[in-house]
Amino acid sequence: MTLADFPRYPLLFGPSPVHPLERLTAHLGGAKVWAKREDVNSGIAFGGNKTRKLEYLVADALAQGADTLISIGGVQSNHTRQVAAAAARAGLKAVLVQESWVDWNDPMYDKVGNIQLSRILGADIQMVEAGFGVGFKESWENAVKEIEAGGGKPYAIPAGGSDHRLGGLGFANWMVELEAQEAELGVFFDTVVVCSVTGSTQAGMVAGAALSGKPRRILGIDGSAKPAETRDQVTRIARATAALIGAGEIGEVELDERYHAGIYGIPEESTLDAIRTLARLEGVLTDPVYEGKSMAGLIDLVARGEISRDSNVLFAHLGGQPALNGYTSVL
Ligand code: 5PA
Repeated sequence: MTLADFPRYPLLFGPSPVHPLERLTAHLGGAKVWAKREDVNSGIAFGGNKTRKLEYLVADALAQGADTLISIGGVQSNHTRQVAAAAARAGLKAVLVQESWVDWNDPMYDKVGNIQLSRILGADIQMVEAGFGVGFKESWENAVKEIEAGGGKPYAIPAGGSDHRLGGLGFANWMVELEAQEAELGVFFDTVVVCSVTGSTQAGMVAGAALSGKPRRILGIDGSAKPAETRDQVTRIARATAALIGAGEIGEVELDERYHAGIYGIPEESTLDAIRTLARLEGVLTDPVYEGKSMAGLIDLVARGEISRDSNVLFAHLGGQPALNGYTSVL
């Protein structure tokens, strides 16, 4: 089967926009920086990287006759909010297990932002006390069993839609889409900067790049603060996705561990600086959990010359802004 043969349930507007960040580029005085915008990729509940992955998973759920999507994330998970929206759009129920992944005491943290949106979207939300991890979870397996016991047909989507047979397809196709956009624009991005946590975003890109074999650096910025696990997961999903779509061998996965601020879900000064810099130079918003960290990495790596001055860099903006409402004590 080729990538184009996998069914998709349409959730995106079409190809996501690619555009230069001219004032950020001038500010950095080095590499030319552009963005590809998953934060505006869909008309469904603010979109984001999971919406792209979910096109494949929702098509599979419908083909299997499922009536309920069930997934898991932290209290301010962007992923679970996108599952809630995709379920609504497809006429399915959504059960969301929201774990206490982040010890963050902002007033209203568990009421505003993503979790508020998921409630409006009609999801059945189960709050569970459990720490951060990208693997399979007991709380989630229990919820799957409960739906089955009630006569429902659940379709289980792991954290971030990642550790799933089809989890890498969304971003494999993103890479195919990017190559077409590059041909149209007459640019080649030698470096892509992408935030990695559960891994299938970066993994999909790596697998998609192996289809054409064009050499480029796909630089993951770890946001999990458990980089060994994330690197393993990215590598495993990239290999499995490449095999699934008939792409060639994948090289070593690159994951930078310097910008996760020591803990998942909590920003450090460089994260907050990056958020303000991008906002004030470009009017583009990023969040303190994911994109603020990958933007902090991009800015620092250009400043250090680890991304070279003649480079064309693409910032994969993966969404996540709704969580900003849960961070009023620092932003
Ligand atoms: C997330 C993930 P991956 O999990 O595919 O590596 O993507 C990382 C990422 N940017 C990057 C944003 C805005 C994200 O939301 N979010 C998770 C969530 O529960 O929202 C899966 C962790």
